[in-house]
Amino acid sequence: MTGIADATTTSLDLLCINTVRTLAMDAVQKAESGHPGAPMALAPLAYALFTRHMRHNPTDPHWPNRDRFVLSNGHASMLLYASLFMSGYDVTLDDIKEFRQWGSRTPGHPEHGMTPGVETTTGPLGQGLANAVGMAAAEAHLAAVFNREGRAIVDHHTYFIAGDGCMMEGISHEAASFAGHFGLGKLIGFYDDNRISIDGSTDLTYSDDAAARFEAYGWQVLRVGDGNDLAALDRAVEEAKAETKRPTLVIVRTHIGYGSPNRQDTAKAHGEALGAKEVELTKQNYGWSYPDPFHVPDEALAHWRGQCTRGSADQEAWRRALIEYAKAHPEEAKEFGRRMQGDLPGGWSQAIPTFTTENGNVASRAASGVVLNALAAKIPELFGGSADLSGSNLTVIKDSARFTAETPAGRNVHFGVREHAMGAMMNGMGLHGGIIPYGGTFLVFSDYMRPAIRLAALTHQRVIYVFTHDSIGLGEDGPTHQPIEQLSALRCIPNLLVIRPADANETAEAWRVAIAHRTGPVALALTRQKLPLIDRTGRGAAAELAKGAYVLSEGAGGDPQIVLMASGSEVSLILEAQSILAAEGIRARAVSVPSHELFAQQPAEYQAAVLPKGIRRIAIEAAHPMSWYRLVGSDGVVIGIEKFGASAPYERIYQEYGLTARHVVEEAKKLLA
Ligand SMILES: Cc1ncc(C[n+]2csc(CCOP(=O)(O)OP(=O)(O)O)c2C)c(N)n1
Repeated sequence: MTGIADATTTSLDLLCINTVRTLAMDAVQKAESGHPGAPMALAPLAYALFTRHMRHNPTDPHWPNRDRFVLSNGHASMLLYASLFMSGYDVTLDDIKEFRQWGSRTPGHPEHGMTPGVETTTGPLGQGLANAVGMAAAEAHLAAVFNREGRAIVDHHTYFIAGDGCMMEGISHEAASFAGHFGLGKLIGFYDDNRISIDGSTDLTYSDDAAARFEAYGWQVLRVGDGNDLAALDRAVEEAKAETKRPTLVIVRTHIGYGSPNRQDTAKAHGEALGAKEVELTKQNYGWSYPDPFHVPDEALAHWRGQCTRGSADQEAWRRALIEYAKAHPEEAKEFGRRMQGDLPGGWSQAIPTFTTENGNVASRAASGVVLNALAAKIPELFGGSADLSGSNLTVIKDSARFTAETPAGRNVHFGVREHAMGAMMNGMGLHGGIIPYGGTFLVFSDYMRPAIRLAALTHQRVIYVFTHDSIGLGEDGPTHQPIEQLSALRCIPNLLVIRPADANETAEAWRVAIAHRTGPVALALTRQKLPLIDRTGRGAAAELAKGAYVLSEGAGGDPQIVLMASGSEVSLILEAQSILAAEGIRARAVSVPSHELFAQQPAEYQAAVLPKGIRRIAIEAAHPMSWYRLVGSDGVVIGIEKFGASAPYERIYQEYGLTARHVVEEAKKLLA
């Protein structure tokens, strides 16, 4: 066996490719866990991309105009680690020997921020493909905003590799449909068509015509009949680059576990070590004459790295072009630098409006729309929209155009009814940089995008979710649309900030926090129904929202006998309960709790000052009570909802479900009795 499928491939090419294959085999063998098969099959493609086609500089993985590469089939992580090492990124052979070990830079699946050159975290299949679509959308938008005649400072491709699993996942449909519609011509994907997944042959479950599917989305579809054919892969990439109006999918026929005499084309090659004997046989088959594991032939490393030095020259040329650009367009150049750094423009927060009684009763979604528009005027990197609920989520930037294939400078993104891909594309946009993505839907449909929210939190993405219709308070649409468990479920995602503001001014403060927050996603939970504006005279200021919970109002005449807590639309209920109790001579403290996570970050003294020890607590929220128990303590009471909602005018549902000030008063008296 030679593994050379075309006349132009040299023995040095093959040595490079086999180095990746053997590193993958050896690393998985040493770890006794991992996925050798896909890296063995995809090594020629990775070699072609990293050494011949991608514009990337291993010495500066953050160069803004680099091509992006996403390995959507993240289980093939050794393909990426070996390619990064061979290219000269700060990934060493020792890192590769530590594959999947505690504290290593080569975790089981690629994790952004862990390994230089890893653009995004992948593993949950299909997410990476959608991240890549988001990156390509970001590129298209920023190119339209910043490039000037003859001066393209944003001009790169986004590449991804996806497997059968990614293709089977629904998210790939949503994202690919979006990419086709919006004509993301600089997106180039490769489908690892090896016809094997974990359970066995894909014949068991999957017979899609992938080419017809992607053609129907409006993609250019190309085929490479043999994944070892470097010349054919080269031609496909050139053809893909030549097509600027449509994304391209290259369907590459490969053989999982390529070269393994007993494992190739079997599911066993997918997710387990080959075994020492099979590793030996496979190496023999490759004509690999080095007995030691993790052997990297000098000439292979020198050749691969030599090819990649081109990246420094590419970056240098770009840097010079940027200097010329800056001479002609100094303001734009400064702005580009600022945005790619992720710094906010000076004075941005002065745009945030204050609401007064003159505004009347305002739904928090409506206040959010006003605040978003005020912020968008100051912060041009706000880019987003809604999953087909713009008019409900109030996410439109009124004085900006729509983002379309023809007008990519527009900032209003119509994500379509594609919540899952919206979440993942927002992650891709955030990872690209230069953009603060936001996206809206009904809170109940956060479930449709939860896997992407989780990854946003894991990868510390600065993205903002505008989740409206945040409770049974949405009324007539009924239980299918009324979130119950979503708030608690979101609150238990690590590194996700959930904020449920109580009135228009808390909503303004929630946006202030969201914009300033750089280390993770923020979910805003907003009402459909109108809310009274909280009179702040003698009460806690809305800006206290930043502390997560604050004393809104004290019962007159001494220390509180009981603490009442609520978030969002239920805050007005505790204020009402407070005055009923006052009339009966009971001093209740009303605490607004817009964000459990922000409160948890406060010093213990502050927490104890808001929720003093020894004073019993009642919480009320029109949602599942679970997340409140740690705040009320074991002798407290939570008034929540532990069943589904109902279709009716919302005032009636609140009555029927006991979400009333009267109920709070009754529980308070019981606790004090
Ligand atoms: C959302 C999700 N579901 C399930 C898995 C578990 N899983 C990992 S790889 C895989 C099969 C993927 O098959 P394919 O893409 O063909 O990979 P290959 O066998 O070619 O390596 C599955 C089910 C996952 N990683 N993500």
